Amino acid sequence: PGGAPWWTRAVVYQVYPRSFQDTDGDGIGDLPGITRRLDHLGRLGVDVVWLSPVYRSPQADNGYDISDYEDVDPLFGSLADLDALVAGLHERGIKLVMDLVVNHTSDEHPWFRESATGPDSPRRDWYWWRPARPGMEPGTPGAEPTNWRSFFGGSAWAFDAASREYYLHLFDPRQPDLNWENPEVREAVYAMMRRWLDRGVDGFRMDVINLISKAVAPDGSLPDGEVHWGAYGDGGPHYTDGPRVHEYLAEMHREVVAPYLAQGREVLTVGETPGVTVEHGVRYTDPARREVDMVFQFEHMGVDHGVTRYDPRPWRLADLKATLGRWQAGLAERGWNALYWDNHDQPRVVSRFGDDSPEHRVASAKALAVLLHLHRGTPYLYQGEELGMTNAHFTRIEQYQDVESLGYYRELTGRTGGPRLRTDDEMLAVLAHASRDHARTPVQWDATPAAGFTTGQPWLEVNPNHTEINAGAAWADEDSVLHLYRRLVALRHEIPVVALGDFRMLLPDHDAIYAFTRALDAPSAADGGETEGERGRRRDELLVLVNVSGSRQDVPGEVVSGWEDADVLVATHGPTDGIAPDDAGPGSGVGHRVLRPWEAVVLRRR
Ligand code: TEU
Repeated sequence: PGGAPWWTRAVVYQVYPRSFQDTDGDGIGDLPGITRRLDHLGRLGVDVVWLSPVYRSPQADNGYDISDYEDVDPLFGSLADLDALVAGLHERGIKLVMDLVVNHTSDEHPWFRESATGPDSPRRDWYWWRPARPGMEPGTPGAEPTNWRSFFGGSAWAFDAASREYYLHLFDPRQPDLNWENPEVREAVYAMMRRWLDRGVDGFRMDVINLISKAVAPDGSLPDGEVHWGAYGDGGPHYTDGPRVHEYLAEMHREVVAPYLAQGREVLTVGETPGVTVEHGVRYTDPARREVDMVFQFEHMGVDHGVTRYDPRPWRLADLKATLGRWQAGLAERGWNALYWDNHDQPRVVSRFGDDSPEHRVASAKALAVLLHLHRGTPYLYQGEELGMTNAHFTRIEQYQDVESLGYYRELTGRTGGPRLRTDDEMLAVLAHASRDHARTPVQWDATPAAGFTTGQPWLEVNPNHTEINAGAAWADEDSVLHLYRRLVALRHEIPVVALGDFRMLLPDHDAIYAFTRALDAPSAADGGETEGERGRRRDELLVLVNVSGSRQDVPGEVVSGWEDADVLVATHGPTDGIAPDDAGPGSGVGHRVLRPWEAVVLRRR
């Protein structure tokens, strides 16, 4: 364990600045607001903050459409405010990781403005410009260069009437894709990254970084083909993990990150890689390849929907185990997982895989926290997840603001010229389950009218349940979800087997119990006296038992036999007698364990 990198023992907290804490009354969170809340992060014990974009942006996609990578948008404050935040975090031993969004810029970025002046612009090939499909009238339906679709609905090509050419945007038309084939683009990105590292930033979360290499044919053309994310099993040409992506990431590591590591700086790089496969996940995170430290994979985010999240389906625990288990096994020898449930793009996990009813919300939030944080990898904790915050309960389309949610609402209800595939009510039900806005309601700090988030009109409605679900109440309640997260963070810091132990899934087909072990041969504490042989290697083992259901579950005997004398490391349902059964009383020797609804237990034996 001594040799393991620091981030194997770290927990990262994601701040979505727009919804974290407002201090100037405009109803939008800002940088001074984060600085004001640093004690909350300090008490949680997190090691790193990942800050979603605060750069200059027209806010077409809440800051993931950047018009100046090296200035702070006045919405959030100034560069001085950012320097103050970095200083405040570093004082508390917390690192700051910035969001690096370089698959695309905003259409208001000077680079794109220049590129769009015409085919002769020196920056024309900084982006993907293509003529209409051969034989088709430019600007007419079906004349787009390929049939690629945007992640936000509609075609991935926008028509420019002035040049009668199209430009590529895998996301919103206001987010034109940069052309990474062009070394000038890569150099400009690397120079910007170095300037942020020189400013004291400690690394990057790299937005959709596995999309930057497009599937260009040898003759430079872009192929047709129904395009989804690879992980959804289409097999066809898709955007993810393109032909040169590993070359680019190795170059970025060599050109930007390696020199700082050589100076002794601790720089964290995490790739957001939608649709990534385990095979590519190993290639991205194998330390010997020097690409990135870890990646966010998306397979487990797909167990409850079809190709897109707007096609929700019932989910099975066995599927969740199969995918999380596949990633644990796939990266066991080489590579490293970023573990998450929530982020600013996902609905709240307690409403999605837990049960956000008053009876089970706290217990299920705790159960899911234990489940995730005891896996092997670096856990990411999204703002409000530590409070057990739930999805919003919007009932009208006007309450939603997410560009992706609104894009699919309009497209699937036939408002963009295509067929009407869903009624308005059907789409409202889909959004109630899947919209990204659920993660973006303001953090609930206290029970006052706007939950202590703002003194003004919040940009997105505060969840009315903030009167019961808020940080003030949680800190005052030893049994809160928040205090459990604080203990889980401490466990990862203190007990090597939590961060580094080998993972073994149990009960793969059980549809309510999620069970696994972690094991590490830790060198026994040499207390002098012992001979070399006696010192030997001592095995430190955990058994994690989580009831992912609202009903009592019997843990099969073979799972718990041999753990009768184990210590109880975590027990979400208060004091527990370890393995002895609920009914036979302690010491009865009958080795089975009943798990109460949403109960999680972690046993340790050495
Ligand atoms: O996310 C890309 C991404 O995978 C999701 O937005 C995806 O479109 C959605 O979860 C599937 O329904 C990154 C950012 O995290 C996201 O906020 C941005 O909107 C997107 O890239 C474009 O920058």
